[in-house]
Amino acid sequence: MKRIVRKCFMAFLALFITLSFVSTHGIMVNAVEEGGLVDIAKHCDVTVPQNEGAISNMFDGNTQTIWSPSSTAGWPATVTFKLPADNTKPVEKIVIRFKIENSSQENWNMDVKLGYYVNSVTDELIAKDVKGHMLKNAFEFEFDEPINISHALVTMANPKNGDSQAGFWPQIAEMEIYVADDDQESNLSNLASNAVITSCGNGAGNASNLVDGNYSSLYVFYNGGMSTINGEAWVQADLGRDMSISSLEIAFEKLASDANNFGFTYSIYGMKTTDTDWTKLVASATANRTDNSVNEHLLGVDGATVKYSKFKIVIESITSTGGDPWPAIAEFKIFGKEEAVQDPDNLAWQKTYTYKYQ
Ligand SMILES: [Ca+2]
Ligand SMILES: [Ca+2]
Repeated sequence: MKRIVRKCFMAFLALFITLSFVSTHGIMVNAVEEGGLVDIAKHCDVTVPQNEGAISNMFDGNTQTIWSPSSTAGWPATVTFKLPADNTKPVEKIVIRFKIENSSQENWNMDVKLGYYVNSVTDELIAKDVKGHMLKNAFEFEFDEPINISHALVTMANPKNGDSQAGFWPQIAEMEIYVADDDQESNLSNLASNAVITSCGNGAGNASNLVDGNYSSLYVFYNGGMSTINGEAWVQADLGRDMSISSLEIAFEKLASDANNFGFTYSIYGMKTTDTDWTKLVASATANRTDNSVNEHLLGVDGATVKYSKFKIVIESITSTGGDPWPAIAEFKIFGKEEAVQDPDNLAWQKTYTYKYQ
């Protein structure tokens, strides 16, 4: 409830700020961030059907500058916004604005579909699909529960003036993708820094490197090549109690180019405190040390959380053109909800907090 009240206040504040801004600056919109939210759209990797040069027009705060195809008007048109890989904050709200120039265009409308991926390999999920959206109006969508999305997709089709077919081209004047301003504002935090880390290497490397938030510091968890490991090449992160987890991120070493062409195959397992067996959460995913060094894995459907107390990463294989690779992981993040300890007798949990990595 507190959050809702706060949200209402922030929405009012944002409206006030926006209106003040519009009244003094005419067509400029949202050059200032909305209260409690920050627009990360301009940091996205954008794919358009045509006219790469006009992409920046979608992020300049001006509804009279647009992205639009440069030569032919191909319908339908989809513009894809790949969110920055280092964004860990769930998306709360997306706003798309279009341009009309004068009153003769005020009945211009088109079908607008806002879709998203929860990670790079998922099918498109539909956030909002409107037939005949009026271009003079902003297209807004707010997630009920903010979620970590990897891509937003805007598909435009069927241009019309009122009810009649019209000849205008696909366009986006402004794209805004809002996430919480800071980690305190978000429902989700990286809980991994409080986990106790163990591995098959029996304390070989520096375990804190796995959860220090730094992709450059590696946890080499076994002093030797993969072929010398007897059994699984595993790393375990134990939170000490069941917590509500929405997603996991695993990062391997990142190189500009990899002369040895490492190819990792790994699985991730989870266990609740009452479980006796591991549940496979991620099955034989792949990664490398160049363009695919960081992977995020959603656990619940559509960003929902699931309860787990510990996770186990198993590196199943590392292919390499340069000998017998040593197993290493750069970073493991566990995104979930910070919750008060339910059981005051759970001394193990409090101990792990105090004595981690000693
Ligand atoms: Ca613009
Ligand atoms: Ca690290």
